[in-house]
Amino acid sequence: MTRPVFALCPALCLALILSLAVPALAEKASIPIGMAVAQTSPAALFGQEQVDGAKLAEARINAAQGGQEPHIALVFRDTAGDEAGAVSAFRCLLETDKVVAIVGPTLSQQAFAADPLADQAKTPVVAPSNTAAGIPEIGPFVSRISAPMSQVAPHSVRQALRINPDIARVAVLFAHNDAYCASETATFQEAVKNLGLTAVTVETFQTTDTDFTAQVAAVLKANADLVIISGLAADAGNLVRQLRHKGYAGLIVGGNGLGTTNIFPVCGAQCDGVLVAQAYSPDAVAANPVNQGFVRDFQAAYHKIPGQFAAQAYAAVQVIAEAVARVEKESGKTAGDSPLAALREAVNAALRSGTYLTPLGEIRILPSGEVEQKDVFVSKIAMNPDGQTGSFVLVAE
Ligand code: 1QQ
Repeated sequence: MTRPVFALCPALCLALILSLAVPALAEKASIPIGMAVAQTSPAALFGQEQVDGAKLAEARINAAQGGQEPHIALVFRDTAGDEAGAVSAFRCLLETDKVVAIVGPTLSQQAFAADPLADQAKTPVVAPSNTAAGIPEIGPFVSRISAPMSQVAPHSVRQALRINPDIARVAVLFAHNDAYCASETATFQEAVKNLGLTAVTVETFQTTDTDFTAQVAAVLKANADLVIISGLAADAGNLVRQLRHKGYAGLIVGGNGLGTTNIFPVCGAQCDGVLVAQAYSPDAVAANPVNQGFVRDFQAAYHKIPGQFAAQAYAAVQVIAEAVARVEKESGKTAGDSPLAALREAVNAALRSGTYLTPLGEIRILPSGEVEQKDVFVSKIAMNPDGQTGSFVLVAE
């Protein structure tokens, strides 16, 4: 299903030399798109979903093209979970792999470090999961398909109030060493205020923490009846588990970091009931044939229901492929025939003026690089009796 992944730069250099030596091969070459996500480190809880979604996009897009050009070829580079990993993955994709565009990185924290490299190289980046404020503002070659949490997160707090109108006292917790968490908690704290609720305590932790005794004690002491968590998957999952073990029984709202299906084995049965506002729902298929086909083929390929990060990675690859196709159509030239620099610029311009029907519903990328998404979904985690598997069940749109 997938194309060869060039794990080592030297192997690709050889391939490039060969393609230069044989022009006929170069003409037929696929359009290389970089996929810079976390395949190792705790951020791989998101990244594994992203790899699955991107590979499915590549297979479906190329199958739909049949014998027609252009075909796309994803080039995977592991960013791991930190800034240095993202920077080196981007550097390889830009300078060695000579990709037309990059999907990545996984975390906003990484994007602020790595995206400027692509921007300087005038190569479009499409963020598949960066939801912090300020991502498109990094530069004119940075766009995203991941709706910012400022547009998504407040929906989950409103849903919590619909479930329990008596909520008044809110505990807000966030990882203070991560850009997305810091950005999202600001949105949550504003929503708490706007809804007339009181933040009775605001607690911080680190994304690397595993022991949340102090934060859990503070929540219980404050007598909170709603807990809101902005963390990355592993830390946030452990925090949920420890809150429940120590007896917190109220509603929990999770931020985007609790929006991966890979969270289920982390917090186990204690994940049950956590509310998460998301940019995607596998249940929203009736009005969206693209999502219907995506869910069907995802299940056939991976034997599980797709989560938000898979759907967003799919959408990121899709918008680039559609932009490339539009550039070809409008120029009347095969994309592979254009000089790389011109193609990168043309694809960036096309990306930022398009409307796309994706598994996420209809999205538009504005000339600023910001995404506009029609639909937001609030889901509730429903764990299965095995305490390891579960699903995000749509509760509100
Ligand atoms: C960001 C996020 C993370 C939860 C993505 C995996 O939203 O870093 O912006």
